[in-house]
Amino acid sequence: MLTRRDFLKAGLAAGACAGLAGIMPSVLEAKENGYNVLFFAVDDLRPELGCYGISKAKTPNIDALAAHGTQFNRAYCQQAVCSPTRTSLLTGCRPDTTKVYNLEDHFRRFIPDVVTLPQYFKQQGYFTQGLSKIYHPGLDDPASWSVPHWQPNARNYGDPEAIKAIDGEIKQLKAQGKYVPPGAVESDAKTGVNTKIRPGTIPKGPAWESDDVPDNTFADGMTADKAVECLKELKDKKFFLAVGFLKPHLPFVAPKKYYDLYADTKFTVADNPFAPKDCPEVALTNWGELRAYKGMPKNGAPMTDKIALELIRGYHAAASYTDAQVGRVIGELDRLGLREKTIIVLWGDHGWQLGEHGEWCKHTNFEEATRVPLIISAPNQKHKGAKSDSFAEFVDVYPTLCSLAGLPMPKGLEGTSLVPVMNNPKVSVKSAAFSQYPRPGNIMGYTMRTDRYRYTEWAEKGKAPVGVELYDYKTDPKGNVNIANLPENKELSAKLSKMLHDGYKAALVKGK
Ligand SMILES: [Ca+2]
Repeated sequence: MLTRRDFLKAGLAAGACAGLAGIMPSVLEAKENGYNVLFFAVDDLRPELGCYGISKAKTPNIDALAAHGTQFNRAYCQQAVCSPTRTSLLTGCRPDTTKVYNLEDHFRRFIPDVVTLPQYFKQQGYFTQGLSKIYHPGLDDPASWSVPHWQPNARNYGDPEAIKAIDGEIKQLKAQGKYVPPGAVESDAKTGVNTKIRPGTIPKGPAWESDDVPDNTFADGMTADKAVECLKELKDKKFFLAVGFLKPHLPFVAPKKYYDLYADTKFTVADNPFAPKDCPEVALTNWGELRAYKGMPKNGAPMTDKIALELIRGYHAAASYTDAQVGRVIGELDRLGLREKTIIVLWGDHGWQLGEHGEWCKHTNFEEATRVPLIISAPNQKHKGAKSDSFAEFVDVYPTLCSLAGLPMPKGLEGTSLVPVMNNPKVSVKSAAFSQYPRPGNIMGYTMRTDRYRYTEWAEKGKAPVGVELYDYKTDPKGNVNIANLPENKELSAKLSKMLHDGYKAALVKGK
């Protein structure tokens, strides 16, 4: 945790920088010319990237983007699952404001008049377009876009046998009257927008596949093709182009050449494949999302090292596949001479557990599920290639893009512009990052990452916590021991509990 002295020092520096931000040439220029925004949303990508120090990862295009912008080493999503995190980032509001905690509810049910990030840019004269997964599938927000959202039409697998098996299972379920397709449950009478959807029962295939097929066999290759086409069309417009990539979300299906990149790589399994010592049960999941795939351990059976290694390889191959698509789109931006007129942001919608704590997938409040890659590159920015350890939250993306584009700051945003950090990577705009995750029985787990600790409370509203966690990364870098309930930590836990309850506003560095 920051000492009071560090805190004051950071605050003073932040204040000085914030004062200068208003006369930064980039901001002034943006006001006159209007920078474009190229916005990459990557599904289930944790910071398993070369630029984040993962030497086995082969992600040269995202690494090159980081070398051209600011990489946030301590960025956190607000809830580690698709729709809630995307909704939070795209509205600039935290889950307790959007009320979107699941994959079924559209935020317009609860905050009908909220102006989303792309919608705000549209109101400010931008041409806004969304490709593939930006909002959660089935929960698009037409008000965000200048033209209807574009969706690639692709199968999840390249192997005809895998497709045949899934189609056969669907046919069987239909014959038994058990097939429930994904679809709308409620929609807005005026706009026709889905306000509630059901996920449906789509049978799953294998968890990974490496067929020798072209990139655009699958959705992400098609999306990169479409993005290249869009850039050509939009080059003379002021645009906000949102490009969503589905990998490395399960299943880890990528063309063989991306698997081949790792043919000689020696992967290892996580060295902490167990729940943290003294961890409350409520913090854990049974990683049901992964178990639904063919060949995965069923009914609570433990993961084997053999499968774990295949999954880790598959995750990397799928991430390399997406990295190549990011490279194709940025390559076109460069070819069109638009790089110096375009702000680029890339984020993975939440973290992903690759066996740490005995967990797979997301759906927890652990560090591995909440920590995310976030890279922002702006024309004329200072410190290109800086890697900042200052805290960043996904709710900060909206105000940061407004600030970089020179747009007036809308009211009601629950994040803070990260431009002071881009101007000086040592400056912090906040002393902690906040995330949350719900559990059955109206329980919400609130978690807070400080410089040294992660502190989490699981409780029903207004009731005493049913589980408390405290990890000290100074003495326990992998968060393997929950020390919340040790008698000697009573005072520390009470202090962190107060900080958690005081919330994000109290954690802002004053003078920002
Ligand atoms: Ca996701």
